[in-house]
Amino acid sequence: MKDAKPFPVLKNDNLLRAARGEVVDRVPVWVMRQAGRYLPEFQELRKLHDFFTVCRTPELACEVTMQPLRRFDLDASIIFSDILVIPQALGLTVEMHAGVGPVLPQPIVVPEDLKRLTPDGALSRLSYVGDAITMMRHKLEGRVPLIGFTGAPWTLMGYMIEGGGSKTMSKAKAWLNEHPEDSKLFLNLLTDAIVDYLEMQVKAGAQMLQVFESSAEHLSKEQFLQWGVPYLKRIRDELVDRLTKKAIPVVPMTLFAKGAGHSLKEQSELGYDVIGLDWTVDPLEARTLVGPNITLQGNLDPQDMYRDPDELRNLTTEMVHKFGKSRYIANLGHGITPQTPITSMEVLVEAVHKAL
Ligand code: 1CP
Repeated sequence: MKDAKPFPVLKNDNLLRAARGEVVDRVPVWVMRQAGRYLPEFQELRKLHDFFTVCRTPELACEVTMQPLRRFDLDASIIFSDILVIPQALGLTVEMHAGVGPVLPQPIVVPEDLKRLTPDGALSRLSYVGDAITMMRHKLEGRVPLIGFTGAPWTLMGYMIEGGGSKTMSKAKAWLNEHPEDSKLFLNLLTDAIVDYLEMQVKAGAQMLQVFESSAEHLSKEQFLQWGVPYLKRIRDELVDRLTKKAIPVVPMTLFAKGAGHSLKEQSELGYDVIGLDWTVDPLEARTLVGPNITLQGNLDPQDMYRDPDELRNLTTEMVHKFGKSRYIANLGHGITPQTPITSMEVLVEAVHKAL
């Protein structure tokens, strides 16, 4: 670790306690994409700096990470970055186009293209994320825990083959059928890079980790069990193994596999402490499927943030009542969307804290 100064003592540890199944003072709440486009101060900063410049400059990444915490009484921060920094570190160009999202102009088209990837040295090309995490731990002054994150193998493979976001992930799904052995190679290469990356984040000061399998929604249950689950399991197992061998405390881990409500039982058997739910899943059914020893996170429909405040308050309260105070982290069922009124964040956070 570059910065040898000890980190400030954590004051609000409700997130970590919820993840471990301990008693909480209040239901912790944070929001996926809580730093981002719905905040005018983020928009202002983005006018001055390119997206990846913000990610790569620890002062800027910390400023953006801090922005939602200045406005809302949140129980967690999440380091500002993107899941596509791994494809970048593996040698692919990633551009962020306004109004479009990420664009990879030279995607992986055929198995031959895998040779273009540069796993050697990838971790050192991601050191700026560790620097931002370490700086953020100091800037937070122990106010709330800091979450680190990564994209999951299948989700990253999808972006790398499609060359950006896709409504269907059809090219990536065709790979699974047409090049199953190369798909395994690809997913294993990504899994190795992800384990290195998460270990680095923990060493840098991340107090919890979330794995985003956002593109699980494009896979059938059978495909998710074949192309998602084994790699998600390997990530958790190898990370725990490595940290344990180095006597580094293991941090709680969340798996958020969007659209994989069909496999909650299977997800609960992978060793993750927390399972993130999208809004299509019923809280009570999810609890029955995962059992009592897993924490659930979610799952308000991001669209509910556009309802009038009274409705939003009622829906939030109802959701928290269904999940209960034990082993629960309140969140949306996916990222907050750009046009969300800021007042909705205030209503959501207050309603969660007052519900129980
Ligand atoms: O111009 C901009 O400012 C771009 C908007 C933006 C932001 C604010 C992008 C582009 N990424 C981010 C930050 C980001 N991305 C965070 C920050 C931390 C936070 O506050 O939560 C995180 C956790 C992510 C993760 C991410 N990026 C995911 C997984 C979560 C999810 O939403 O499913 C995915 C799929 C991406 C890819 C991505 N990056 C950006 C966009 C618009 C997208 C989605 C593109 C698409 O598939 O259509």
